Amino acid sequence: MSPALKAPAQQTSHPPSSFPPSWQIPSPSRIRPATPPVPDPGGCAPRIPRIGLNGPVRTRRTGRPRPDPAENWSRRMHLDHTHSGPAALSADAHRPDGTRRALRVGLGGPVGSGKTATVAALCRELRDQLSLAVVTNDIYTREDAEFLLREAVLPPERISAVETGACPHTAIRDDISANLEAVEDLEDAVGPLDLILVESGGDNLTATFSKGLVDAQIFVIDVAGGDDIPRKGGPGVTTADLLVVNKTDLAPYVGSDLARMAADAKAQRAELPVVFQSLRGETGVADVAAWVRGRLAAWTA
Ligand SMILES: Nc1nc2c(ncn2[C@@H]2O[C@H](COP(=O)(O)OP(=O)(O)O)[C@@H](O)[C@H]2O)c(=O)[nH]1
Ligand SMILES: [Mg+2]
Repeated sequence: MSPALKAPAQQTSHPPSSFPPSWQIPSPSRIRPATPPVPDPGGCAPRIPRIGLNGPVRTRRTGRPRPDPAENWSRRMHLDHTHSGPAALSADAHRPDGTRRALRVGLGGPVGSGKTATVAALCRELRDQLSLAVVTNDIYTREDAEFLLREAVLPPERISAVETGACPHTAIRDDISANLEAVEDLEDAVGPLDLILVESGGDNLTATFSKGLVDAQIFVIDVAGGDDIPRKGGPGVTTADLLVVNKTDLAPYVGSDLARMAADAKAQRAELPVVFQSLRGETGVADVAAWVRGRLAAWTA
């Protein structure tokens, strides 16, 4: 090719490439400005926007651009409608036959804080006066349900296990269908029931129950997890209907300051109640049982 026919040299810092044009790294002026981050709804995996350097990512089958998640955000997060209408059927206090359904109390909190031990103690304390049942949630096993069965805290037909297979909070807050089915099946099978305890799989401080699943929630932490946990807050500590600080018998051994935990909990929760308990102590679960009885009295009033 003669020099006169040569294409003008391109003003680019990119080396010439033999790749097809669509494979080349775009020059800086063609790079799309960063898209605003999509709000993270919580959960385990970060949300990955489907925008590539060369524009919207196209589907492999049709070649059409995949929808931008931000466009459908409000619809998918149910922000395009209100929830102020009648309560969902699951949250309704009555069963389809008109009878009052059982009060559902959720127990959440970090792994090992004493949720299953509290459920077991509550069953022993309340089973002679109330008709009750338990649903447990575990990630990969049914260990908590098996523990309750081994301990014979209730007849086997009153204990049901949900294997969440994912983040435990998903099954009690986001997709509650498996848990709803478990509580409704229990009530159909052995009802009428006064009380169903739903134990979440052990999770972090952000875990809370959907109000469509439970009517009240207890958040269980323990002194061995660190006496700064109440100060750190999070929805479990700040908004649960009852905060239980468990294993007070271990405080001297792990150097936890119970007075500081009480002051921090008060600062986070204002008037919401807090119970300090040791299941190894004399009073055991008595305070939590009294609180549950109070909730039940209000439920049936
Ligand atoms: N020392 C002491 N140990 C406790 C107490 N409550 C529970 N535990 C023990 O803590 C461990 C974890 O309890 P568990 O109920 O399985 O925790 P979960 O993961 O929250 O269900 C078990 O070994 C319990 O026996 C308590 O008040 N004091
Ligand atoms: Mg447990």
